[in-house]
Amino acid sequence: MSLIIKNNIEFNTNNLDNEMLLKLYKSMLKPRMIEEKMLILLRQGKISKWFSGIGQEAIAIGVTMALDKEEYILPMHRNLGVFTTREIPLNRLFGQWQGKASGFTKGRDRSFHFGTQDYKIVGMISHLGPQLGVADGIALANLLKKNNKVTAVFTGEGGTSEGDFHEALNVASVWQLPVLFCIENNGYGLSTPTNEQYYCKDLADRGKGYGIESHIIDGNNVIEVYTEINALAESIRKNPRPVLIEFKTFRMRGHEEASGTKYVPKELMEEWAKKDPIENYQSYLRDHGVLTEEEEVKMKEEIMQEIHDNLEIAFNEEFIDPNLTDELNDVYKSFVYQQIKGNNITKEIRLVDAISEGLKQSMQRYDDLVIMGQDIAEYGGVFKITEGFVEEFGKNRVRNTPICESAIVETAMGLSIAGMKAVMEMQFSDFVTSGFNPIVNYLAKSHYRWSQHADVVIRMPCGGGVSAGPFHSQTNEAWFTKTPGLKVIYPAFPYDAKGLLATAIEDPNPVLFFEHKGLYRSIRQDVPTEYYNLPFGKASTLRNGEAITIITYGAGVHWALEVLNDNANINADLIDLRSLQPLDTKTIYASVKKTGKAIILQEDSLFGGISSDISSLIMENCFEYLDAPVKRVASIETPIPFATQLENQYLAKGRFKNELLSLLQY
Ligand SMILES: Cc1ncc(C[n+]2csc(CCOP(=O)(O)OP(=O)(O)O)c2C)c(N)n1
Repeated sequence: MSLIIKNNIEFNTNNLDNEMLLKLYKSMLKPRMIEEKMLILLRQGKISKWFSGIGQEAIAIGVTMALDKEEYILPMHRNLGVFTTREIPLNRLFGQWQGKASGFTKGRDRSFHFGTQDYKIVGMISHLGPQLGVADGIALANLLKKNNKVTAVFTGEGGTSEGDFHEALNVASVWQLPVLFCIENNGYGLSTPTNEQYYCKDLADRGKGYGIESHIIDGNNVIEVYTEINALAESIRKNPRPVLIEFKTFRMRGHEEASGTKYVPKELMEEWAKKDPIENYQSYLRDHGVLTEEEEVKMKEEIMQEIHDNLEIAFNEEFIDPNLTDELNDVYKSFVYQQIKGNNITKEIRLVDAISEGLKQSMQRYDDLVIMGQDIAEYGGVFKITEGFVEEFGKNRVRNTPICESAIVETAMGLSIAGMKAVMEMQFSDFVTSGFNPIVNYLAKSHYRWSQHADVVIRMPCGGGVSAGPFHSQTNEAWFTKTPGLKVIYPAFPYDAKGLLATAIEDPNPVLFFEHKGLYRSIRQDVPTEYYNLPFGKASTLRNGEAITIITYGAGVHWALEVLNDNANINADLIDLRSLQPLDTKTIYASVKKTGKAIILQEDSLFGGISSDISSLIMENCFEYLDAPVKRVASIETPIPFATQLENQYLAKGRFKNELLSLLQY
């Protein structure tokens, strides 16, 4: 067949045989027909929100058909065609949209917000952009395994304005990751037209700025999409690299059905309606005798029947019967701690050395563990924790990153999806704000949403007393203890730090591992030289007394010890929490029930810190045993200041002794 132009769509069979041409057609018909049915159900109030991909089918179908089934695809909210082309049983898709147990999220998330390892699809989170960095992580795993696989990830043109897009492209470029970045430029991001979204002519041009090869493809021409992506995917498998594609297309319906299309000029709608990817392709196939009327009728009947049968299954399925235990149990992937004892040979080392040693021994233990962070390779990290690691483990596993916390958290997530382990070093815990979204929304929620764990440890050098001002001194554990799905560890001693870091890396769940910089070089202890681990959720009682319970962690432990060492007459239990999430309430309650008084010391400012929750827990569980109100001692309600005099006033340390004495006298 020669080149045929229909409504400005240039169809050229590119040597595809008739079978393939028909397969492309049927693959586009299926999501279109499902959508048409869904729109009816939506009007009948039988499903919730619907994001339409009508008019954009050629992109999802062409890309999915061009990839192998073992290659991951990360679609967005208009890419039903990815799911149908990977042949997910329709009853499960319908069950997902109805919040039924047969869906992919046990009713915990809606629409296309799910992934499935069985079909190598990783669904989006609402925040759009994180998908792109997660694709980097999967691609990094493929690159390291040298398995010649390509990963395709989608974004709308609106999503390209997010920082995640730029970070992900930059990382993919610097590391030459085999990712196909697919922008579906459909003219509008909700109601925002492209000229209010970006100022360049074509988004494909952005590739140049990142040193990434880019192409523009007619997104309404399924043959062009399929053949070009097929060729590109083949080339990326042989020569791993990122490629940016801008698909030109149009969103024919509202952002979601309720939002309508009033803001779209009528002429624009009419112009694009003429370019419908299915109608034009159908008439092209018909004109050339590839598709007969009978065949088409048969195809449609088959699809209609499949939709009908599967809808019946989904509608007949009972609604979910909530079970509290199931809900709580699915927040984390189950992990059974198995004790590994260290050897008897110990060496006195500093906290910083213990972390370094623990990390190194985990790298030796897990071949698939990758460490990422700024300046961590040859330079050894700003605190020198990874010094010498490149020599031992090579640059593939000890990776310097660009300054892009979000993309690296997302990359770590992608590594986990591909079955690897990741440790990320935040240069300072303060900078976690730049990677906050993927931590609290992606890593934390992933297991609960679709049973995908995040085998990621984020190391967090934190804490004050170092005259480093508001952006290099924070202790921000409270931002994470509040988020279900994360584990939060905060050791105060070298022995605990080494053993708990080992467990953090063993544990397949996301762990925020706080390391107080002020303790790095000031605290020494005898530590077993070999690998060992310690359980999460177990506090350690450092002093035993009868008069009062002191509960603290991190630097607070050393502040309390100083007071107790200088005042031998204070008869206190001193509890070092070590693990904030999970929290060892058993040890806390047992101690408070014994002493009748509790004081909680935290380095962070008071309001909303974990001391407030511990205080409430004590009130709720030990009230009858209390001889005094529970006291919280914390830093003042300002940012942490730089000048030593101001910082001393800020920190809780200076107030702790007086508060302790006055509670003792209550
Ligand atoms: C971080 C974030 N900001 C805003 C939104 C609300 N929102 C959801 S989709 C969307 C438009 C996305 O446009 P685009 O990326 O072009 O994709 P399209 O919907 O056009 O396919 C907006 C603004 C969101 N989900 N997440």
